[in-house]
Amino acid sequence: MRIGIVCYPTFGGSGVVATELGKALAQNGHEVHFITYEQPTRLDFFSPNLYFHKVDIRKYPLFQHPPYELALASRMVNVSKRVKLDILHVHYAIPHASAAFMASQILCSQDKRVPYVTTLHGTDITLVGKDESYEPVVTFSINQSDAVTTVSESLKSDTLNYFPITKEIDVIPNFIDLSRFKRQKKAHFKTAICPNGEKLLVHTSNFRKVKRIEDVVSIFEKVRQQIPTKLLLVGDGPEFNHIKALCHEVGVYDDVRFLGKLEAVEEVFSIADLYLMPSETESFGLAALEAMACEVPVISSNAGGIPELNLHGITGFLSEVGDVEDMAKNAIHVLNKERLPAFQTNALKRAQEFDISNIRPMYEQVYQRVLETECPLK
Ligand code: GMT
Repeated sequence: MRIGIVCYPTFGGSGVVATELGKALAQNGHEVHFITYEQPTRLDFFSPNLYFHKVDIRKYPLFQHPPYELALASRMVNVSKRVKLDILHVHYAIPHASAAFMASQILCSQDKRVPYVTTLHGTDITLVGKDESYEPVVTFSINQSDAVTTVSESLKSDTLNYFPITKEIDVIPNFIDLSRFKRQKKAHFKTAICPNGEKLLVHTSNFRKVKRIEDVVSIFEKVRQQIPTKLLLVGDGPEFNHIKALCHEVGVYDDVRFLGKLEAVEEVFSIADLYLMPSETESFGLAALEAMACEVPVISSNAGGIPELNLHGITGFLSEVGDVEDMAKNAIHVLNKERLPAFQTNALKRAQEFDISNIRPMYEQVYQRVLETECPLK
């Protein structure tokens, strides 16, 4: 198949899923065309089946806000025609689904059928999408999609609760490349961060409010009172400076390392003892899956789709959002040297269920179904 993929080309989960999926599809013989405003972060290697088409956003003095969605739709039309795309797969509803609708309409008007699949990732539904400033367009473009997928059962039910959706929704979870995400021997790195054999807690995110990094600091502070522990914070975003200040304020700063944005997160997970994900909402929790693949148990909230990944008492523990006392208590329980190895083994076993080779065919089946369905001009 010739597949066009549209996504945010950044470190965010939806962009990572889209890029890794594109790479796996290309490896499986499909021709994959990324249509994005810059080279996706993880599209960093050569494959004869992978192509990148940059969306150019022309500025004009009249435009206070350059119309990205129009530039994207135009690029989708042009690429579809030039390379004869069979299907478009857009990740994150805003504004990709509506741009895909427009592109598919333009192509229809020229007697070309290029159906589009929309994958909903989370905040496009739970935070931004349901806001009245976007809701009508999001509802319409989801309903007009030739297929819709969500990354968890929880996100599917949120989508059906928040929007009047008439379209069938397939649930296809996030996935992991186990050849990249595996525990590596990094003893020297561990010694550098934890010179006195301290335990290491890790959190990686885009430092948005929804991640509740204040809770990460609070859990760490409580665990540290009982067990010698260090904290690694990976990533950057709006909350970064506030969290640094908070670490000073509560007196834990000397035991916290801020690593900023990091491509090789698997190296950090390789020395971690626990991963913390206290998120307010989380449609799936890709970062937790990455940690689990590196044999790191997860202490998390029970928000959204996290319970579909992190199994309470088996791969880690789940608590109510904001219940830092419970999360700290659970962290101390798991860090016990008699108990930790079983949690580590279970985390890896669970992660293996989400191996890319199990999940990629689910997307291929959706594409196949869409292509086999007769579709009248919309
Ligand atoms: O977590 C983020 O803020 C990034 C966000 C995105 O859209 O890029 O991630 C969402 O999609 C990921 C991939 O499907 C999911 O694993 C994350 O759980 C989801 N984030 C939220 O729902 C907050």
